[in-house]
Amino acid sequence: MTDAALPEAWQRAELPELPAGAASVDDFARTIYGRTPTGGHVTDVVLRSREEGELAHRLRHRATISCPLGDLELDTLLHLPVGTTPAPVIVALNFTGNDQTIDGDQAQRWPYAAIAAAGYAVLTVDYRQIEPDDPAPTTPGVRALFPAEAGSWGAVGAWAWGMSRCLDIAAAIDGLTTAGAVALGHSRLGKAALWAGAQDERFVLTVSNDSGCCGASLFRHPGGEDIAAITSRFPHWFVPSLSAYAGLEKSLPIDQHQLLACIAPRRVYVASAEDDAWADPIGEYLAVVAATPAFEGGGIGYHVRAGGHDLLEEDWRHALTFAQR
Ligand code: GTR
Repeated sequence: MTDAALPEAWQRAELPELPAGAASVDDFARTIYGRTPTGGHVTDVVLRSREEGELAHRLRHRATISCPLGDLELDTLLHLPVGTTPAPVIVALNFTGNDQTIDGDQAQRWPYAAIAAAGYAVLTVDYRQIEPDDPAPTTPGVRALFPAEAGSWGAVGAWAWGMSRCLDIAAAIDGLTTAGAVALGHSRLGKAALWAGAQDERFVLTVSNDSGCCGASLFRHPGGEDIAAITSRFPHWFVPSLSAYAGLEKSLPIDQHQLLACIAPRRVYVASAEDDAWADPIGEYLAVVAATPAFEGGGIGYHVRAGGHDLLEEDWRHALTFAQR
């Protein structure tokens, strides 16, 4: 989208003063997401079922990941495009279970035919199987499988870690390649995708869809969710010390355009929706503009579409077009 097509207020809004390239992954670990512990490796990937399809084959695997204090089991759902071998893989977590992406309440967010037609495989896992989305989880997630001193990572950090393990799992499956891998996520899972992309260089493209506060949106652009709101509703997502910045966004040592810049020179694509005020589409756009100097030759892309907070086929199509460039 060109600047000329954007609402005037967006063009007039001020950019943050912090230089795009001045913050590191460590800075973001310390301030927002917590430190991702090392360790945790895939020991087993077992095929559970395979259904042949016209455009994509549907494969289910059970993977075992050995962590310092026990094993984590992940059930993956893979759509493998027919006729592209090996296919590059998109890793994208889902909210309500793998089957819901096929014919349940999430199906409209997963246009599997269009993804296969673009030549991409897509591998998904229920994010709750990596780490429950709960401030006081009753079932343990991966954070319980690492010693406490390994880090104070939040749930978003755990989901990002899970995306990297999904890439390890993909590497063990025939017909796929992790070269050209994409990390993609919507909303809280868009925050996780950005953090995964910043840490794991195997992701050559990171796609954030409506990721908002602590995702692609600038803290310093007022509007939508802020630190007070996000840390009080979701205290388990980030390092506990983030809440000390509630109402003090301007004193944060970092801002989110710098997270986008941490991914450079690998590519980033940010998708916003006009009516998604809670995710602050203007703040997301301004983060992309402010991050642009860190990228070369079109390494960062953006679109804003009509409508609200959702992941639509339209969002996928724009992101896939960018990926294919
Ligand atoms: C909201 C939250 C956002 C966003 C969203 C989602 O309640 O305030 O940060 O993550 O949930 O994940 O759908």
